[in-house]
Amino acid sequence: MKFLAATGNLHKIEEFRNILEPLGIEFVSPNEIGGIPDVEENGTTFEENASLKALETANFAKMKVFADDSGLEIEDLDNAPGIYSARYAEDNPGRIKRVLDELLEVEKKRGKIKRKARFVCVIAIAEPGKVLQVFRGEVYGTIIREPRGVGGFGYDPIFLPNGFEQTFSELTPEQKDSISHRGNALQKAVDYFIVKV
Ligand code: ITT
Repeated sequence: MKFLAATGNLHKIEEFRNILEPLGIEFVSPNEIGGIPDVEENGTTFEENASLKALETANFAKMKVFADDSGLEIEDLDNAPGIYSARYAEDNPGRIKRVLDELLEVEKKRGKIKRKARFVCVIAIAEPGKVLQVFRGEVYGTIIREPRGVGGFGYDPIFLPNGFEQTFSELTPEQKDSISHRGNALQKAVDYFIVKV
């Protein structure tokens, strides 16, 4: 069973592979087929954007595709950065700085805040002409004050999952996969693969 991973984010492909390759599901990366077009993410939800990425890429590549739209929602920031997580600043340190600065601003105005957050991941599977399925995964935690750890990617160094003392960057990849939003969405996909594909 083979899917094209419709993402320019190599960390996502690695997490797909870690979880689904043991089940015999293979992922082709965009550069193995000479690249894929950049899909404009103009939806208003993770579901819409994941479906857009999956369908447009399946139409282009004429094969089954796996796409992921994901992000971080922070309660004290009215759920920002949300679907704009990748676009919140130019690079990862910049994105983290913006989030931490905005939380400080809110704290100055309101006093003590809870810093509650969740990561969301929506996986869409498509074939040419049709979105076949979407799966949503979530994980809850808090945003700490200073980045910690070197593993993972994106906002991992500032996300402390509930029930853990380590940030996503300090956990091993296996630990992160076992509780993460992406791991959770991929687990939901597993039954679908086993039964239908
Ligand atoms: P593609 O659209 O090419 O898949 P992308 O990185 O632009 O790659 P998204 O539009 O879905 O992907 O944006 C997701 C952003 O949310 C990502 O760049 C990170 O900043 C953040 N994010 C998502 N999952 C994350 C995770 O597991 N750990 C840390 N940050 C994550």
